Amino acid sequence: MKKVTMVICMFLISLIFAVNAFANDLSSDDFESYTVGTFPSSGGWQLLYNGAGTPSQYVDNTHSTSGAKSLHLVGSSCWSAEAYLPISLSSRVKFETMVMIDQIVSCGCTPSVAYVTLFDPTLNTWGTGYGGVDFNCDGKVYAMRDHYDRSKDIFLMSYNAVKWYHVEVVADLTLKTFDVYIDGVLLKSGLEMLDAGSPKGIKVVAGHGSNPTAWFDDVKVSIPTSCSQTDFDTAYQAGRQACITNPASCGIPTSGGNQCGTVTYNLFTPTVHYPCLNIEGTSYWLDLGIYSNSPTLLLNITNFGTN
Ligand SMILES: [Ca+2]
Repeated sequence: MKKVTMVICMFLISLIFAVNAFANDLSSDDFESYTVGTFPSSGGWQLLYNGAGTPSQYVDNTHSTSGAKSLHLVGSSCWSAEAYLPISLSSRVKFETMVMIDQIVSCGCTPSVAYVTLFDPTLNTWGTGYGGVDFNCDGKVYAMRDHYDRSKDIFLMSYNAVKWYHVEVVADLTLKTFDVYIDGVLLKSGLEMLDAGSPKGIKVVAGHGSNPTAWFDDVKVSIPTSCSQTDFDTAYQAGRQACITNPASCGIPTSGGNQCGTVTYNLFTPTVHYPCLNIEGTSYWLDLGIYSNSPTLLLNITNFGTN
């Protein structure tokens, strides 16, 4: 049995999908370079809508996650405070920010207390967002698949006021999908961006309700340095199909060496069946089941015996 285990381990190693990636920051702002009390226009930020009033939207030094400063926005019952930064985005893009909400206020014209999103301000009357993450007046965080249709939102988690959260969206703007991480935990992957068009930058927002107030810090956009969950899933499905079509293509020997007989793959179980595996003079049969598909294809022995 020990030898069989060693053979299987070698198969597992041969089935690992290697992934190479590279890093490239597109934009990063910790708000430390601005004068407290001013809007960060000098960094390219645009105040699209002024919420509770332009004087309420400024770089603040009462809360921060880096240095001493962050961006402070205050919305209102039906008029949000929206800070937009145009960026030349790549087809695969990672958008991350720290966000803290002062209190979970009563709902306004929309349930959004604060949200972050990739954004095109020119599409539709109020612009169009892609891959948004929305902190709502019900105390929960949602992924926004459709910018204006809250019935399409996907629940992510509950949140607390006066607590910083790290929000990260990894988007594929070609496939129109996105993954959402909060505090480094992948909560949803492969979510659809349901709106037509594509973003031209990023936007952070204090939304609607009883003067919803939010701070944002360490806003960063980059080309992802690692593959997303969707990338892994797509690669796995492609690799799995290749194994079904030709087991030898993914390192499963079908003849020669210790093999005898024809290795088969049952698509429905799914199980790889070895009818005859000669190990030190003993002929075994064994079945391998797939029990994990991400990020590595892993097989375990589901059944075996001697011929
Ligand atoms: Ca800062």
